[in-house]
Amino acid sequence: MNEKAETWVESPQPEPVTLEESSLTSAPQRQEDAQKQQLETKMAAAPMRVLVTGGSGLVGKAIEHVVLQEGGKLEGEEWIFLSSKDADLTNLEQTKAAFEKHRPTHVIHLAAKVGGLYLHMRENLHFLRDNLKINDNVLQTAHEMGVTKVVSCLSSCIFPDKTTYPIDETMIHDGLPHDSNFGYSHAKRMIDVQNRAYFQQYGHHYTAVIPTNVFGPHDNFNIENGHVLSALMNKTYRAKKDGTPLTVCGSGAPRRQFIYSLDLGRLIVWVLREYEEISPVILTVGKDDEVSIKDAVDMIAAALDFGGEIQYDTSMSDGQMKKTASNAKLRRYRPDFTFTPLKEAVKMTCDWFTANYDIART
Ligand code: NAP
Ligand code: GFB
Repeated sequence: MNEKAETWVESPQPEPVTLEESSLTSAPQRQEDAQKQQLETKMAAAPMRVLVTGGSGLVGKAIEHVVLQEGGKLEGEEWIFLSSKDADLTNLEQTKAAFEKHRPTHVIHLAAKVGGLYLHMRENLHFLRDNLKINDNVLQTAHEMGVTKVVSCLSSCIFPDKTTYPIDETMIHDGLPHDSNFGYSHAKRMIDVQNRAYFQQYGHHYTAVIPTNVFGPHDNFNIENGHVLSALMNKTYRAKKDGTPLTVCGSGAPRRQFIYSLDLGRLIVWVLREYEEISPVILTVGKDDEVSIKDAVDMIAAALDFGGEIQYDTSMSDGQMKKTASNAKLRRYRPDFTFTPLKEAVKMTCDWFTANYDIART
């Protein structure tokens, strides 16, 4: 990664509250303050030392931003963001060495072999083997090192392909996943099985979150291996620069729920602090916020001011046509949470990409 400083594109922040307005603090606000006070007292008791595996990736960087720039870090806490350069987690010895070095009390486990549809279709075996090794090394080492809590990251593509919608957390093991990403999906499903086994045998508090398609600053914008939004942002940027048509893979009809990485980062920090279940929770926007790939293409074209021709290459796979997930469980816990509107988040990510083109993963 070259040294050029990164340019963050900030979403408009709410005006700071002035003294006299604080007297207008509503009852729910006072209750929230009280809860925060309680939390800080609990955390102050034994400040967490949080190890974030996969801390250099899309989701890891978002959590780092929330922790360092949005006051997500409480007094006395230590947060360590690992990359594969610090330790190759497919290797048990390197995994143990990293845990020995940092002695975490809590772990957010994000590290994984990750990629878009077309990389999965080419490398299902590598996705299966690498992720099985990484997950077993991290969870077993966490167990041996007496880690209090682990939050791992699954994905909505792991759910059965032939199912009823919207999908919910109880359906993880109810049938085969989509054929395009079976390697990754089975490896990720095993984390849920491992969490239940560590709880049953040792009472460990290892849980997991299930995001849908994530995007944002620091994504993998590589055109062959990246996910749909990041790959299309790069393609559109280049088509505009070169004055060539934009080629979208597939028909544009498949539908997806996209969650902005910063929103996911805020929710994962909340899960680490307050979510007590072993069973996973889906973290995503409402099912009515699902959009078609074509809708997403139009948003990116508008954000990058691309007016050129858009072609759909239907010889390329559409992958799963839909994987609509319910966020009802999340909403029971967090009826208050506000997601960044998709159009605004796409614009901010495109602005981040153009401002950081030469340091971005392309
Ligand atoms: P990403 O941007 O590709 O980052 C992957 C991270 O894992 C990087 O920090 C990478 O380190 C690290 N890593 C990869 N292989 C490793 C290895 N062998 N040893 C140690 N570290 C390794 O991925 P992401 O999108 O942030 O994904 C984070 C988590 O979210 C993953 O568990 C993924 O399955 C899950 N998820 C992602 C999406 C999505 O749409 N992106 C959706 C649902 C769930 P380097 O930087 O050194 O390569
Ligand atoms: O994000 P994506 O690669 O993966 O999106 P999935 C694929 C959808 O976008 C397909 C269309 O319908 C593609 O036809 N698409 C159009 C493109 N143009 C492009 C392009 O240039 N690049 C890409 N990549 N897609 C993944 C799972 O499924 O979802 C992963 O394979 C992970 O495991 C991720 O769970 C969240 O949404 O189909």
